[in-house]
Amino acid sequence: MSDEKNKGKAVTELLDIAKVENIQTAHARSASMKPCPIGATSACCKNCFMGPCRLVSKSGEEKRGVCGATQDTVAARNFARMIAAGNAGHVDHAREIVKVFRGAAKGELKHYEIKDEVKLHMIAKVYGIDTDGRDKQDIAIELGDKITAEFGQQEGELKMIGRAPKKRRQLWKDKGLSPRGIDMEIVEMMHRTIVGNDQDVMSLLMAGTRTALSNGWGGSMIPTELQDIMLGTPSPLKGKANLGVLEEDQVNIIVHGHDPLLAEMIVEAVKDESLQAAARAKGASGINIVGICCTANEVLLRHGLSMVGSFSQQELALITGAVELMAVDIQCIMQSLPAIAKCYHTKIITTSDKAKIPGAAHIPFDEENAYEQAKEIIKLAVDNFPNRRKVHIPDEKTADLIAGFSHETISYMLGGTFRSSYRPLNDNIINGRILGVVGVVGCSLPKDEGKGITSTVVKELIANNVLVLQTGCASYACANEDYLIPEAAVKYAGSGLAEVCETVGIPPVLHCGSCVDNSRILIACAAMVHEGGLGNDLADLPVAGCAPEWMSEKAIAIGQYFVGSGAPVVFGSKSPVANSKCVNDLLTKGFKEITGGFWAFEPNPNKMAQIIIDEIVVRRTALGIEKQKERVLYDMAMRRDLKCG
Ligand code: SF4
Ligand code: MSK
Repeated sequence: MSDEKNKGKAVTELLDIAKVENIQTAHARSASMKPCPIGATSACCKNCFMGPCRLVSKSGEEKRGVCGATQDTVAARNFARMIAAGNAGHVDHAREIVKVFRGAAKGELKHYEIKDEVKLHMIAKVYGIDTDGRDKQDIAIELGDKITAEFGQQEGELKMIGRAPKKRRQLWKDKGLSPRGIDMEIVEMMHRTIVGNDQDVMSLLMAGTRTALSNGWGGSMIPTELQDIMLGTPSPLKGKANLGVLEEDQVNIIVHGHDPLLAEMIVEAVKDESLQAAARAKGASGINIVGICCTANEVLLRHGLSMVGSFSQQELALITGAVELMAVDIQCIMQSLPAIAKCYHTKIITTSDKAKIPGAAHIPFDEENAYEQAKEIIKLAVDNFPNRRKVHIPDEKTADLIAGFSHETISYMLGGTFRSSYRPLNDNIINGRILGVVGVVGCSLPKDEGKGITSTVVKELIANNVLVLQTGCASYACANEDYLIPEAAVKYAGSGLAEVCETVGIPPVLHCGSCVDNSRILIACAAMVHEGGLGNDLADLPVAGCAPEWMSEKAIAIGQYFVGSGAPVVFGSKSPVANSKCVNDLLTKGFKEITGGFWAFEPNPNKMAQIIIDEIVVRRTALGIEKQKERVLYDMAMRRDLKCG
């Protein structure tokens, strides 16, 4: 386990080097950047060129844009556009995955295959595909076709929403929230929000919710499930985190971004003995593949490869001087990487035509030759090893953490392989050992580095017997606090949660994957409802979502699909729509009446945890399970009574 005193030491050491070497980092830029107070509250509109309009009202009188748009309309439009942009990230990721899935199904791609047949059958059933007597390729081809059609679908409902409880589906239908098509909801939202179009706050927010739901129950759920079918569904395995996972005597390659397709091939290709021999010939003892951001989460969950860092640490990894090559795919990649890499020997390779960066070399991902490309990339890194100059790898890495908690795994872990079920989870929520379940997800912020915002929220939650599910960069913060190891249950969790974790052998914080894998949390919630005993709708469950250090538009899209699915969602910032009391009130209170979910914006981590715990208690009370049930210990007389005959 890492030394308590050393927490954050790696980051401090590398920031000190950056200062001495005059290298600009996000941490320094963040410290010198004064965020625009107008943009921060959604008081600005630049949706047409009569503006940009700044709707700042000092005296409290209503302020309108040149086109007549009110503060409320502008705030609602901005919020809805953030949802659409966030969706686009996940949906376009999905598009790439579906393309490769179809190629694999048709047998056209040598290196991708249908690995998880059980999941293939499960998802085929969701899409109404008859699987009897058909081989897996045949089923996968039909599934790929049906999913592809959903991108351009113009009417009806996305098939994945059929996995939600019946009551929720009916509510979505009644309120016009059932998502119709994956691309369509985004396009319609962009149309609604251009100048002179939808100016009704409620109409915008409802359409925004439908757009977000098309992500959670479509654009994100599709890549999660298809990646599992092609690359394998994660199950618990060990890994490590922090900058100390870079190896001084090895060729270090970092995979960074969100799309696991090429990273998966790099993980395969590195086993090639000729590459290992080439590394040895260059003086290295081996090749070390590690990750950053959500590509890290993908390779950690499936292969136990280490996480060097989260979003905030991507530049710092290069400042170690020990990275031969960083291969980036899509999303959350800082433009500063090539400039920093120039100060060292590091090669930055962009691999998506949708994410090019000036100064980086570009090797566009080619699914037909992905393995060969992976070898080419590894070879570039190996050849670069002798060019290393000064190296400083901080001596800081975590103990073995446990990751790989897909929703199937949670079910297996709790119920056993042969009786996999959410029953034990529900029972332990009902008997009060577990207070509730909360997804603590999202990004990491350079400005909050070292403040322990995410870890404080999580620490408070688990101490109060809340089981925490994690995705994205938040998991890195918790890995560094050793919350992802089973021993954390005894050390940090409340007695009820600790007892459950110890019995099952799981940590109190379960790492479920990348940003798109927030859909696993939706499925876990749906499974809890289907299991019974905790109400008959997602909004009845004692659950919540939380992103203490969010920054991406994707986080807003995720937050809104949780709100649309009936969950309370707490974000660690001031309200991004504070310039409109109306919109702010609708998001934080009004939606409770519509979907059962609501937003809270609160920068203080202890208060964030308290808001969540309070709402969980409200929900437990509504379910009639507010009090922890007394444990019944059977005495001999009771045992005798139980005997048959
Ligand atoms: Fe201003 Fe209206 Fe144009 Fe927005 S759409 S910039 S509020 S004129
Ligand atoms: S990578 S979206 S910084 S979680 Fe998914 Fe991390 Fe947030 Fe990117």
